[in-house]
Amino acid sequence: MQKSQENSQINKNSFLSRLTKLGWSPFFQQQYENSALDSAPARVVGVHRHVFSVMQGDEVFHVSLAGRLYNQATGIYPVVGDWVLVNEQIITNIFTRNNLLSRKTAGRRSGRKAELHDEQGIAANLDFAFIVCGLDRDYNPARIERYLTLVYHCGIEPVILLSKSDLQHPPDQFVCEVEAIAPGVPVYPLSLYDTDSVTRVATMLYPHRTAALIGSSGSGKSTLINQLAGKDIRHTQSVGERVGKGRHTTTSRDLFLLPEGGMVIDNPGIREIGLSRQLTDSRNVFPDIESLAEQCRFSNCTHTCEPGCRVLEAIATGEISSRRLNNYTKLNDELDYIRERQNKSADRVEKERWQHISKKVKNFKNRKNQQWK
Ligand SMILES: Nc1nc2c(ncn2[C@@H]2O[C@H](COP(=O)(O)OP(=O)(O)OP(=O)(O)O)[C@@H](O)[C@H]2O)c(=O)[nH]1
Ligand SMILES: [Mg+2]
Ligand SMILES: [Zn+2]
Repeated sequence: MQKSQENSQINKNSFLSRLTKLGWSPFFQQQYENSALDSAPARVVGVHRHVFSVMQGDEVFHVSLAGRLYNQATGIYPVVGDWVLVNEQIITNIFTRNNLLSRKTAGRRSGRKAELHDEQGIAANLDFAFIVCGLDRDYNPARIERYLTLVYHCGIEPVILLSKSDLQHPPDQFVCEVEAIAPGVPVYPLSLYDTDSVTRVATMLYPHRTAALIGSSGSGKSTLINQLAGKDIRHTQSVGERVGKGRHTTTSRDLFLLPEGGMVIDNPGIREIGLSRQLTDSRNVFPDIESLAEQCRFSNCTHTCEPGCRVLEAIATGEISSRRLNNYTKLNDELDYIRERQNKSADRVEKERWQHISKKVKNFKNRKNQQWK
């Protein structure tokens, strides 16, 4: 090999190894080879309004987004975890994503504009989503089921971390309960005081996998980041200290490179798990009920009172719990509502919903009045 060829090979190898450390894969390499090579790939590690922090190797740069990308009606905007091309401090391209963890934003349910913009990207190109749920007041299996639905829908592998496991001796009963609602999903207890439990998480990320932490405020996401990093890089706060209006300690999304390898994205606590509009089924979260339902006598069985209902039979024999069926029904009601909204205008559905509620209230009042007569 000639000297110059040798040098360029060495450069290429060191360039690739720097990117691989950040999760670069053949999927992105292929896109890169088809692109303008005067720009360099980088991974988005922070988004602060219109300034993006990107990482290339060990260095972090602050860059802005090309105006042309702002104007794209596609709604594609870089999120933490994205791979982008940077040229002279400007993001010129966003690589096609492997996956995107996203949710419906809270509070805006009607209006045409909201329809276009109510999908919020949380993080991109993930190997795992760690659902963090504290074994304190935070513990809520129904909420875990909702997180699971969100994560599965985005095509991402979930892992459930039951944090603050030191508050329950032993936490086994909780682990079993969550395993029962999340068949096939790894469920691990986690505690700040149990180094092995933290090491297990670090091992999952080794050597260059990426995970995003999601869970309610105060569940211990930032505490885990500090444990993994081996130093306090994230501010944490006890639930009792959260006074005033800012209930969330973490307010930004950031990606951290771990000392042993692997990356983890800290997120602010999610107050409302908005399920996405494209979401269509609950098969991944309730495979047991779904497969029983296929054996019901009627294909449109609601599993409430029908004869030949295999699901009710399973409840009678204790094969599944009625609580689980209850959560399944609730989730499906919500998915029906989402699907309905897709077909009708959001305003009309909302109006009908309120008509339905006011009718219920009226009936209730009438009944109350009759009782007093
Ligand atoms: N006992 C116990 N407390 C913990 C553990 N992990 C976290 N905590 C406490 O839980 C509180 C909240 O932790 P954070 O890490 O700030 O929670 P967070 O999920 O980042 O919260 P937001 O940033 O608001 O979303 C802190 O007081 C932590 O000390 C644990 O393993 N055991
Ligand atoms: Mg936090
Ligand atoms: Zn049935």
